[in-house]
Amino acid sequence: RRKRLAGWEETLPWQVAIQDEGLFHCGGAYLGGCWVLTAAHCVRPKPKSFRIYFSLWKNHRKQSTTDIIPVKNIIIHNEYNPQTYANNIALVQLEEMDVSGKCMQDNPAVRAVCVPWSTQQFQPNDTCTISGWGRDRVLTSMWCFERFETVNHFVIQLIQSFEKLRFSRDLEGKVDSCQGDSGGPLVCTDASGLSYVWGIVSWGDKCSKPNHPGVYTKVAHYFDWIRFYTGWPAVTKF
Ligand code: 4AZ
Repeated sequence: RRKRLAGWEETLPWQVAIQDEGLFHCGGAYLGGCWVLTAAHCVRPKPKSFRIYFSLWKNHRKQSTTDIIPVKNIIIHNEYNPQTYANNIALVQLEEMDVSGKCMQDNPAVRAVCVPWSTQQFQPNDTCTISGWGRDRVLTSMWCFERFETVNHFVIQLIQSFEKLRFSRDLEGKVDSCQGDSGGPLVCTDASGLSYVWGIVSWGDKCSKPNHPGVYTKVAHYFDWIRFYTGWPAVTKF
């Protein structure tokens, strides 16, 4: 089920692709400044082998070099459990461009997504999207991802939040994330038009299987963890 979004968020300006040793395998979300949020299972503590690709939604034939950013540091949650995927969250710190300390040039194609605070609740009617270059269904190839076709996005409704650390949705399996979407964002736009990254695509039992919903890391739970590593204050004025 694909649906067009109404406003500028249709372009998914926070969506990035993560490249490791020349291979694309995950998505991520730009938080602003020098920070990208992704899943722990998408990265390893080898910053030099990673590149972050921005503004791919423009479907460039040739990516401009200012959209490909080297990585300075990778922070994997120290309680990440690769067996259970508990605490499947990581921060990627981008390399500064120059002495200015900036990591991204001002770029209308790139926009940060907000991080929901610990006690924030999403509203049942918020419009939420999952996005990425992952497989359309379990058995199709990942050529979309590799060739940077326009990012797929699906409008979904969050229906439950069954655990403290993570949540899942859509028990019917009509809309789901899949292999290659990992690390990418589940974003909900609130009534005032602000977009928050509520989830990180984490894992699932295959894709689009009834009663086997995709599982997402619950970002709000890690608000203080994100603030600690980014050094950001609790309240950001817009
Ligand atoms: C994966 O393999 C994967 N349906 C990601 C998400 C889901 C399943 C698998 C959720 O990266």
